[in-house]
Amino acid sequence: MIGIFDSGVGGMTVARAIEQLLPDLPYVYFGDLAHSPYGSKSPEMLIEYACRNTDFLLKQGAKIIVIACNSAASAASGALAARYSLPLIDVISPAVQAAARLSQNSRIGLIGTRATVNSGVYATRLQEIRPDCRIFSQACPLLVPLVEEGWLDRRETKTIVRSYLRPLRNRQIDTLILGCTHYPLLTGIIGPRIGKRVRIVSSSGEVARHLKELLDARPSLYAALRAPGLANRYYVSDLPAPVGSLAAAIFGRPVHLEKVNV
Ligand code: DGN
Repeated sequence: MIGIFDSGVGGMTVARAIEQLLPDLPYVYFGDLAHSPYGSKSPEMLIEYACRNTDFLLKQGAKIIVIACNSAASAASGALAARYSLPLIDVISPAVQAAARLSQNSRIGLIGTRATVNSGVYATRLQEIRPDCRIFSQACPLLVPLVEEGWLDRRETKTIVRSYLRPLRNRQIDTLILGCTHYPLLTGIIGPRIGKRVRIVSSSGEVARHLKELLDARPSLYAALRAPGLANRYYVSDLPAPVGSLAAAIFGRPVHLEKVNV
């Protein structure tokens, strides 16, 4: 079983991408809505939540952990890797690799939460593989609450997205990383406002491709994750009203969300 966690519903875009690419692998999802949003939490707090979430997923039978949240990954990937011996995948490196592959003019834009942008982790990881590239970042703290409210196609959301993207439009970027797992739900709004010539990299899609590559190279891990007949499970630490309909919009079907104390 694959274990996936996020602060809330954003990581469901990762879960959705994984089930589309690896439909025979069941997963257990945990959305830490009681502590959402992660984007404004301190690194110490994010490490604590990430360890708690991982312990919960291990108890559910997870044999690999996907940190489906850029904010948690930017603060806690290192701490989790030091503490747990099972394979860990975060959303950052796969997106960085895709952007490095795609960018022709070496100018890459990044949008994400404050925690992600302030951590500088995208720039650090990009430097390791494409030192010629520059990252231009923009924190977009209002976008997660708008997504969690289900305001995916509202005029107000379009206005806010336009104003967040304006500084990046002047930077001649040719690639834009959606450095938050909530943002794929806004791709239809972001795309036209950043411009046709800019390629958009979604960390959600990239992590699913990365996971598939990893499992293709490690057939024994793939076999260990297979559990025919086992259904995907979805847990949350709180269940605010709009979450059920947002989850249904992400998966294209109703999903049963079980509230647990973690
Ligand atoms: N989805 C999370 C991320 O990728 O950073 C952000 C969620 C949040 O709590 N702000």
